[in-house]
Amino acid sequence: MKILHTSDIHLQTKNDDRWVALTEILKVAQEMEIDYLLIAGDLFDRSSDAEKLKTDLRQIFSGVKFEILVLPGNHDQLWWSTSPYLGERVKIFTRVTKPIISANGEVAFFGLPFEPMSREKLIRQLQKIKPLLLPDKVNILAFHGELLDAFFQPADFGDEGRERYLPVKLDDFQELNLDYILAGHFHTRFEIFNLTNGGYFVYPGSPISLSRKELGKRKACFISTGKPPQEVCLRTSFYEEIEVILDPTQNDFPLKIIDQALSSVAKNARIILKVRGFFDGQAFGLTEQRFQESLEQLKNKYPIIDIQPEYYDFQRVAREDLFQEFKERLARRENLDESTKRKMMEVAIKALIEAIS
Ligand SMILES: [Mn+2]
Repeated sequence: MKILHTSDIHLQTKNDDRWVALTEILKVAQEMEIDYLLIAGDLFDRSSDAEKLKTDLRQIFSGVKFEILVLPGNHDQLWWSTSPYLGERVKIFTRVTKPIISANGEVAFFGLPFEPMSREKLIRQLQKIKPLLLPDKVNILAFHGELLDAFFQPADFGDEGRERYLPVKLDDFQELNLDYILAGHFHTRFEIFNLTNGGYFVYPGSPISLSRKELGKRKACFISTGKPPQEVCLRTSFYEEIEVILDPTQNDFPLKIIDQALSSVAKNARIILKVRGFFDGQAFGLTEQRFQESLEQLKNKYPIIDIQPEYYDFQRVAREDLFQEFKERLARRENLDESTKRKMMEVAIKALIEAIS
Protein backbone atom coordinates (compact mmCIF):
# COMPACT_ATOMS: atom_id res chain seq x y z
CA MET A 1 0.00 0.00 0.00
CA LYS A 2 1.18 3.52 -0.77
CA ILE A 3 0.98 6.41 1.66
CA LEU A 4 1.99 10.06 1.29
CA HIS A 5 2.71 11.91 4.54
CA THR A 6 2.84 15.67 5.06
CA SER A 7 2.20 18.08 7.94
CA ASP A 8 2.26 21.73 9.04
CA ILE A 9 0.85 23.41 5.96
CA HIS A 10 -0.64 26.10 8.23
CA LEU A 11 -3.31 27.16 5.71
CA GLN A 12 -4.53 30.73 6.19
CA THR A 13 -6.42 31.77 3.11
CA LYS A 14 -7.34 30.58 -0.35
CA ASN A 15 -4.97 30.97 -3.31
CA ASP A 16 -1.87 32.01 -1.39
CA ASP A 17 1.40 30.02 -1.52
CA ARG A 18 0.26 27.68 1.25
CA TRP A 19 -2.96 26.87 -0.56
CA VAL A 20 -0.98 26.23 -3.73
CA ALA A 21 1.28 23.91 -1.71
CA LEU A 22 -1.75 21.88 -0.64
CA THR A 23 -2.97 21.57 -4.22
CA GLU A 24 0.56 20.50 -5.23
CA ILE A 25 0.50 17.75 -2.61
CA LEU A 26 -2.86 16.53 -3.89
CA LYS A 27 -1.44 16.54 -7.41
CA VAL A 28 1.67 14.58 -6.38
CA ALA A 29 -0.51 12.12 -4.46
CA GLN A 30 -2.67 11.61 -7.55
CA GLU A 31 0.37 11.15 -9.82
CA MET A 32 1.90 8.60 -7.44
CA GLU A 33 -1.43 6.75 -7.22
CA ILE A 34 -1.28 6.58 -3.47
CA ASP A 35 -3.97 5.01 -1.31
CA TYR A 36 -3.74 7.33 1.70
CA LEU A 37 -2.67 10.91 2.29
CA LEU A 38 -1.83 11.45 5.95
CA ILE A 39 -1.68 15.03 7.27
CA ALA A 40 0.08 14.90 10.65
CA GLY A 41 -1.26 18.08 12.24
CA ASP A 42 -1.51 21.84 11.73
CA LEU A 43 -3.24 21.73 8.38
CA PHE A 44 -4.50 25.16 9.49
CA ASP A 45 -2.72 28.06 11.11
CA ARG A 46 -5.73 28.95 13.27
CA SER A 47 -9.21 27.60 13.86
CA SER A 48 -10.73 30.78 12.33
CA ASP A 49 -8.77 30.12 9.09
CA ALA A 50 -10.12 26.57 9.03
CA GLU A 51 -13.68 27.82 9.32
CA LYS A 52 -13.21 30.17 6.35
CA LEU A 53 -11.66 27.46 4.16
CA LYS A 54 -14.03 24.61 5.04
CA THR A 55 -16.27 24.65 1.97
CA ASP A 56 -13.39 25.13 -0.49
CA LEU A 57 -11.50 22.27 1.11
CA ARG A 58 -14.55 20.04 1.01
CA GLN A 59 -14.56 20.62 -2.73
CA ILE A 60 -10.89 19.88 -3.48
CA PHE A 61 -10.77 16.95 -1.04
CA SER A 62 -13.79 15.37 -2.73
CA GLY A 63 -12.17 15.32 -6.15
CA VAL A 64 -9.41 12.85 -5.23
CA LYS A 65 -9.12 9.08 -5.61
CA PHE A 66 -7.39 8.39 -2.27
CA GLU A 67 -8.38 8.60 1.38
CA ILE A 68 -7.23 11.56 3.48
CA LEU A 69 -6.44 11.05 7.16
CA VAL A 70 -6.05 14.15 9.29
CA LEU A 71 -4.54 14.53 12.74
CA PRO A 72 -5.41 17.64 14.81
CA GLY A 73 -2.29 19.68 15.67
CA ASN A 74 -1.67 22.29 18.35
CA HIS A 75 -2.79 25.08 15.99
CA ASP A 76 -6.12 23.63 14.92
CA GLN A 77 -7.14 21.01 17.52
CA LEU A 78 -10.15 23.01 18.75
CA TRP A 79 -11.61 23.31 15.25
CA TRP A 80 -11.27 19.59 14.53
CA SER A 81 -13.08 18.83 17.78
CA THR A 82 -16.23 20.34 16.18
CA SER A 83 -16.26 17.33 13.79
CA PRO A 84 -16.26 19.36 10.54
CA TYR A 85 -17.33 17.59 7.35
CA LEU A 86 -14.69 17.82 4.61
CA GLY A 87 -16.17 15.34 2.20
CA GLU A 88 -16.38 11.57 2.32
CA ARG A 89 -12.69 11.02 1.57
CA VAL A 90 -11.58 12.69 4.81
CA LYS A 91 -11.28 10.89 8.13
CA ILE A 92 -10.18 12.60 11.34
CA PHE A 93 -8.25 10.92 14.16
CA THR A 94 -10.30 11.43 17.30
CA ARG A 95 -8.82 9.06 19.91
CA VAL A 96 -5.58 7.14 20.11
CA THR A 97 -7.57 4.01 20.95
CA LYS A 98 -9.66 4.27 17.76
CA PRO A 99 -7.47 3.15 14.86
CA ILE A 100 -8.55 3.55 11.24
CA ILE A 101 -8.12 0.24 9.44
CA SER A 102 -7.40 0.38 5.71
CA ALA A 103 -10.06 -1.00 3.37
CA ASN A 104 -7.90 -4.01 2.45
CA GLY A 105 -7.18 -4.69 6.12
CA GLU A 106 -3.42 -4.34 5.65
CA VAL A 107 -2.75 -1.23 7.73
CA ALA A 108 -3.90 0.00 11.15
CA PHE A 109 -3.54 3.78 11.44
CA PHE A 110 -3.44 5.10 15.00
CA GLY A 111 -3.49 8.82 15.67
CA LEU A 112 -2.96 10.81 18.85
CA PRO A 113 -4.85 14.10 18.35
CA PHE A 114 -2.95 16.98 19.89
CA GLU A 115 -4.01 18.13 23.32
CA PRO A 116 -1.81 19.75 25.95
CA MET A 117 -0.75 17.12 28.47
CA SER A 118 2.13 16.25 30.77
CA ARG A 119 4.82 13.83 29.66
CA GLU A 120 3.53 11.27 32.15
CA LYS A 121 0.02 11.42 30.70
CA LEU A 122 1.40 11.30 27.18
CA ILE A 123 3.32 8.10 27.94
CA ARG A 124 0.17 6.58 29.48
CA GLN A 125 -1.78 7.50 26.33
CA LEU A 126 0.81 5.90 24.10
CA GLN A 127 0.78 2.71 26.18
CA LYS A 128 -2.95 2.39 25.45
CA ILE A 129 -2.02 1.53 21.86
CA LYS A 130 -0.10 -1.56 22.94
CA PRO A 131 -2.99 -4.04 23.34
CA LEU A 132 -4.60 -2.73 20.16
CA LEU A 133 -1.63 -3.29 17.85
CA LEU A 134 -2.29 -5.91 15.20
CA PRO A 135 0.83 -8.09 14.82
CA ASP A 136 -0.10 -9.27 11.32
CA LYS A 137 -0.72 -5.74 10.08
CA VAL A 138 1.38 -2.69 9.38
CA ASN A 139 0.92 -0.47 12.44
CA ILE A 140 1.28 3.27 11.92
CA LEU A 141 0.99 6.10 14.43
CA ALA A 142 0.26 9.70 13.43
CA PHE A 143 1.77 12.03 16.01
CA HIS A 144 2.10 15.81 16.42
CA GLY A 145 4.77 16.91 18.86
CA GLU A 146 8.43 17.31 19.72
CA LEU A 147 11.04 14.61 19.55
CA LEU A 148 13.45 15.20 22.44
CA ASP A 149 16.20 13.04 20.93
CA ALA A 150 16.88 15.72 18.35
CA PHE A 151 18.36 19.07 19.30
CA PHE A 152 15.74 21.34 17.85
CA GLN A 153 15.32 25.05 18.50
CA PRO A 154 11.92 26.62 19.30
CA ALA A 155 12.01 28.25 15.86
CA ASP A 156 12.03 24.81 14.23
CA PHE A 157 8.40 24.50 15.28
CA GLY A 158 7.39 27.97 14.09
CA ASP A 159 8.63 30.17 16.93
CA GLU A 160 6.20 28.79 19.44
CA GLY A 161 8.24 29.87 22.42
CA ARG A 162 9.56 27.68 25.18
CA GLU A 163 6.41 25.74 25.90
CA ARG A 164 6.72 22.02 25.22
CA TYR A 165 4.35 20.34 22.78
CA LEU A 166 3.91 16.63 23.47
CA PRO A 167 7.58 15.92 24.09
CA VAL A 168 8.55 12.31 23.33
CA LYS A 169 11.70 10.22 23.15
CA LEU A 170 12.27 7.43 20.66
CA ASP A 171 12.53 5.11 23.69
CA ASP A 172 8.91 5.89 24.60
CA PHE A 173 7.86 3.82 21.61
CA GLN A 174 10.16 0.89 22.39
CA GLU A 175 7.47 -1.57 23.47
CA LEU A 176 4.93 -0.55 20.88
CA ASN A 177 6.47 -2.21 17.85
CA LEU A 178 5.15 0.42 15.45
CA ASP A 179 6.30 0.20 11.84
CA TYR A 180 6.08 3.91 11.15
CA ILE A 181 5.50 7.00 13.27
CA LEU A 182 4.42 9.74 10.87
CA ALA A 183 4.93 12.97 12.73
CA GLY A 184 4.30 16.67 12.44
CA HIS A 185 5.17 19.89 14.29
CA PHE A 186 8.79 20.15 13.09
CA HIS A 187 8.81 22.60 10.18
CA THR A 188 12.44 22.94 9.23
CA ARG A 189 13.24 19.90 7.09
CA PHE A 190 12.63 16.27 6.24
CA GLU A 191 14.15 14.00 8.90
CA ILE A 192 14.05 10.25 9.55
CA PHE A 193 14.92 8.57 12.87
CA ASN A 194 15.28 4.82 13.35
CA LEU A 195 13.30 3.03 16.03
CA THR A 196 14.98 0.15 17.86
CA ASN A 197 12.39 -2.32 16.55
CA GLY A 198 13.36 -1.53 12.95
CA GLY A 199 10.55 1.00 12.49
CA TYR A 200 10.87 4.66 11.53
CA PHE A 201 9.95 8.05 12.99
CA VAL A 202 9.57 10.65 10.23
CA TYR A 203 9.12 14.41 10.17
CA PRO A 204 8.45 15.52 6.58
CA GLY A 205 8.92 19.25 7.38
CA SER A 206 6.51 21.90 6.14
CA PRO A 207 5.68 21.47 2.44
CA ILE A 208 6.28 25.19 1.97
CA SER A 209 8.67 27.65 3.63
CA LEU A 210 6.63 29.37 6.34
CA SER A 211 9.56 31.44 7.58
CA ARG A 212 13.22 31.98 6.68
CA LYS A 213 14.10 29.10 8.95
CA GLU A 214 12.78 26.62 6.37
CA LEU A 215 15.48 26.62 3.74
CA GLY A 216 15.84 24.42 0.70
CA LYS A 217 13.46 22.32 -1.39
CA ARG A 218 10.37 21.21 0.52
CA LYS A 219 9.53 17.55 0.77
CA ALA A 220 6.83 15.05 1.60
CA CYS A 221 7.32 11.49 2.86
CA PHE A 222 6.37 8.52 0.71
CA ILE A 223 5.79 5.11 2.19
CA SER A 224 5.37 1.88 0.34
CA THR A 225 4.48 -0.44 3.22
CA GLY A 226 7.32 -2.74 4.24
CA LYS A 227 9.97 -0.40 2.83
CA PRO A 228 11.91 2.50 4.36
CA PRO A 229 10.29 5.95 4.04
CA GLN A 230 11.41 8.00 1.05
CA GLU A 231 11.54 11.73 0.52
CA VAL A 232 9.57 13.21 -2.35
CA CYS A 233 10.60 16.66 -3.60
CA LEU A 234 7.68 19.07 -4.00
CA ARG A 235 7.40 21.83 -6.59
CA THR A 236 6.36 24.34 -3.96
CA SER A 237 8.07 27.64 -3.21
CA PHE A 238 10.88 27.68 -0.69
CA TYR A 239 13.55 29.97 0.72
CA GLU A 240 17.11 29.44 -0.36
CA GLU A 241 20.14 31.23 1.05
CA ILE A 242 22.79 31.96 -1.56
CA GLU A 243 26.06 33.23 -0.17
CA VAL A 244 28.64 34.61 -2.56
CA ILE A 245 32.08 35.39 -1.19
CA LEU A 246 33.95 37.76 -3.49
CA ASP A 247 37.53 36.71 -3.75
CA PRO A 248 39.84 39.75 -3.90
CA THR A 249 42.32 37.87 -6.08
CA GLN A 250 39.69 36.95 -8.69
CA ASN A 251 39.83 38.84 -11.96
CA ASP A 252 36.21 38.16 -12.91
CA PHE A 253 33.77 41.05 -12.72
CA PRO A 254 32.04 40.70 -9.31
CA LEU A 255 28.53 40.85 -10.79
CA LYS A 256 29.36 38.07 -13.21
CA ILE A 257 30.32 35.82 -10.29
CA ILE A 258 27.03 36.57 -8.55
CA ASP A 259 25.03 36.05 -11.72
CA GLN A 260 26.67 32.66 -12.17
CA ALA A 261 25.85 31.65 -8.60
CA LEU A 262 22.20 32.58 -9.12
CA SER A 263 21.72 31.02 -12.53
CA SER A 264 21.45 27.46 -11.20
CA VAL A 265 18.85 28.21 -8.48
CA ALA A 266 15.42 26.62 -8.98
CA LYS A 267 12.63 28.84 -10.32
CA ASN A 268 10.38 28.26 -7.31
CA ALA A 269 13.06 29.38 -4.84
CA ARG A 270 12.81 32.67 -2.96
CA ILE A 271 16.41 33.77 -2.75
CA ILE A 272 18.07 35.41 0.22
CA LEU A 273 21.28 36.71 -1.35
CA LYS A 274 24.24 37.33 0.91
CA VAL A 275 27.27 38.98 -0.72
CA ARG A 276 30.45 38.94 1.33
CA GLY A 277 34.12 39.46 0.69
CA PHE A 278 36.11 42.15 -1.04
CA PHE A 279 36.30 43.66 -4.52
CA ASP A 280 38.61 46.24 -5.99
CA GLY A 281 36.26 49.03 -7.07
CA GLN A 282 38.93 50.91 -8.97
CA ALA A 283 39.95 47.90 -11.05
CA PHE A 284 36.34 47.29 -12.13
CA GLY A 285 35.22 50.91 -12.32
CA LEU A 286 32.64 50.23 -9.62
CA THR A 287 31.62 52.16 -6.54
CA GLU A 288 29.86 50.43 -3.69
CA GLN A 289 26.71 52.34 -4.58
CA ARG A 290 26.80 51.29 -8.24
CA PHE A 291 27.50 47.75 -7.17
CA GLN A 292 24.50 47.77 -4.83
CA GLU A 293 22.27 49.22 -7.57
CA SER A 294 23.36 46.45 -9.92
CA LEU A 295 22.58 43.88 -7.24
CA GLU A 296 19.11 45.37 -6.85
CA GLN A 297 18.61 45.05 -10.61
CA LEU A 298 19.19 41.31 -10.33
CA LYS A 299 15.78 41.20 -8.66
CA ASN A 300 14.28 41.65 -12.15
CA LYS A 301 16.05 38.54 -13.36
CA TYR A 302 15.90 36.25 -10.30
CA PRO A 303 13.34 35.75 -7.49
CA ILE A 304 15.45 37.55 -4.88
CA ILE A 305 13.52 38.63 -1.80
CA ASP A 306 16.40 40.02 0.22
CA ILE A 307 19.96 41.19 -0.32
CA GLN A 308 22.38 41.24 2.57
CA PRO A 309 25.23 43.54 1.50
CA GLU A 310 28.31 42.51 3.47
CA TYR A 311 30.81 43.21 0.71
CA TYR A 312 33.61 45.75 0.94
CA ASP A 313 35.37 47.80 -1.72
CA PHE A 314 39.01 47.59 -0.66
CA GLN A 315 40.49 49.62 -3.51
CA ARG A 316 42.80 51.67 -1.30
CA VAL A 317 44.34 48.57 0.21
CA ALA A 318 44.54 46.94 -3.22
CA ARG A 319 46.90 49.72 -4.40
CA GLU A 320 49.31 49.25 -1.49
CA ASP A 321 52.69 47.72 -2.47
CA LEU A 322 52.65 45.75 0.75
CA PHE A 323 49.35 44.12 -0.23
CA GLN A 324 50.57 43.33 -3.74
CA GLU A 325 53.64 41.66 -2.35
CA PHE A 326 51.60 39.71 0.21
CA LYS A 327 49.22 38.57 -2.55
CA GLU A 328 52.03 37.34 -4.76
CA ARG A 329 53.78 35.52 -1.96
CA LEU A 330 50.57 33.88 -0.80
CA ALA A 331 49.80 32.71 -4.33
CA ARG A 332 53.23 31.06 -4.51
CA ARG A 333 52.72 29.06 -1.32
CA GLU A 334 52.03 25.47 -2.28
CA ASN A 335 51.60 23.91 1.13
CA LEU A 336 48.40 25.86 1.94
CA ASP A 337 44.94 24.89 0.80
CA GLU A 338 42.58 27.35 -0.84
CA SER A 339 40.38 27.95 2.20
CA THR A 340 43.41 28.70 4.41
CA LYS A 341 44.71 31.10 1.77
CA ARG A 342 41.32 32.81 1.63
CA LYS A 343 41.25 33.21 5.40
CA MET A 344 44.79 34.61 5.46
CA MET A 345 43.88 37.04 2.70
CA GLU A 346 40.83 38.20 4.63
CA VAL A 347 42.86 38.76 7.79
CA ALA A 348 45.52 40.66 5.83
CA ILE A 349 42.99 42.91 4.11
CA LYS A 350 41.21 43.67 7.38
CA ALA A 351 44.51 44.49 9.07
CA LEU A 352 45.58 46.76 6.20
CA ILE A 353 42.20 48.54 6.20
CA GLU A 354 42.71 49.23 9.93
CA ALA A 355 46.31 50.35 9.41
CA ILE A 356 45.77 52.83 6.58
CA SER A 357 42.45 54.35 7.60
MN1 LIG B 1 2.53 22.44 15.46
